[in-house]
Amino acid sequence: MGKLINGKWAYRLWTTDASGEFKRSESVFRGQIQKSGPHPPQAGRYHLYVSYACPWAHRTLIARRLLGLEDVVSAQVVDPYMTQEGWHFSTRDGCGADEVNHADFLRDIYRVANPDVTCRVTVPVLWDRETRTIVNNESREIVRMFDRVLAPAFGAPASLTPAKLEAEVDALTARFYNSVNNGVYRCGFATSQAAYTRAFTSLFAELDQLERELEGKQWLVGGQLTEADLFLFTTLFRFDAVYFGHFKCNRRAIRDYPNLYAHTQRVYAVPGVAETCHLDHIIEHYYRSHESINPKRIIPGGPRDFFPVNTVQQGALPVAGHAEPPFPAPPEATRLSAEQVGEHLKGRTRWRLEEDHLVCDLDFASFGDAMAYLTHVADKAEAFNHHPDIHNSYSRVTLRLRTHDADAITALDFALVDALDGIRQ
Ligand SMILES: N[C@@H](CCC(=O)N[C@@H](CS)C(=O)NCC(=O)O)C(=O)O
Repeated sequence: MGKLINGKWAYRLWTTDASGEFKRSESVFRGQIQKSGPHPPQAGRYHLYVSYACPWAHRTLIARRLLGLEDVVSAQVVDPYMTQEGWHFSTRDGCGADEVNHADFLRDIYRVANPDVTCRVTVPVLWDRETRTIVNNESREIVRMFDRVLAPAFGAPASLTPAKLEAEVDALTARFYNSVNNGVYRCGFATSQAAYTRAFTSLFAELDQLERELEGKQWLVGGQLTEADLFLFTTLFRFDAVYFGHFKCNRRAIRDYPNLYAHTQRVYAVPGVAETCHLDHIIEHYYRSHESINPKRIIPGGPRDFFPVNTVQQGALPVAGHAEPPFPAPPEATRLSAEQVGEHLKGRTRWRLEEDHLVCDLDFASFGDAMAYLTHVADKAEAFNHHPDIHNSYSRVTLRLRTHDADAITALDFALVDALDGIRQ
């Protein structure tokens, strides 16, 4: 991992202090989108640079989605592999070239903002097209700006932190920041046994505490989805696949904590969230980019199929300020005759008879896409076995649906196929 020193790129680790403890640097760009100031709220003016791999950037992507800001703030995904040159742009697997600054590397954007800057080059980055500078590169503040400034002006009439819950949300997210969100990094990047043990102990003490606090509760604060749930989610979604092994956070996996696991599933099932989750980027990023931890860059084979597919629920969420469900409900499909549906599905989903089952394999480019698909069709899941098999290879995920009931297939409607087509595009 490198950093910019007076605008020049230097490659070295610079992550731990003398005791071997990982120290996260303070974000240096801390501007605000606000009515009076250099960055006024405007639709189409701001651009978000993110990595699908990064839990901090993931917070901003979910907030952008849930607050209805996808057409208001554009976004750009960097390549998951952070090389010795830092984050870079590519056009593979959901990434894209930098259409705004035409840069090859994220560090170039930091230099446009300040040619002499000394800082780490991190995602997320919120860019202002007008002033050609970085407004802010601190996820917590970007999420709050989306919520307080851009969503009321241009987005959904929803809040992830209603004023009455703000103090409680802030206290809780501050409480688990260093032990959980940053704690997994403190375990993984520690360079002494004592520093690792300190981080490991506080991580699992806080997870145990959160597990107790979630008993009988759906959401962490105020009976509704808030920033606190999202900030916990982006760490826990990565936990079993990456932090457990790569960062040695291995006292327990999240799937061994019933309440934390259910909470992760619940957030994942919120319409819109699954589309922001890309496990393939996550796994590649951590295992390939951290040379000091995994010098041969070998990407482990598993586990990838632990993630919630069985209890996916659809539906509206109780978010403050809403009589109506704030987040888009799954499309209501027009009911078609069994004959029409059978015709439509024929040749596209390729059902076949296997012993006494009808079986259909659906291929997806990534685990995230397969999950997104399952979320879309969750209300049809009764027609199938409730435990679809998921087979992962590095470049492809196959979802196997099985049913005993031929009528179940023809009882499906266009929503199923449309969701599939939409996701495969
Ligand atoms: N405080 C920042 C942290 C962002 C951060 O550390 N992002 C990581 C990716 S997970 C990064 O870009 N690291 C590159 C580096 O530190 O060199 C935030 O919450 O936005």
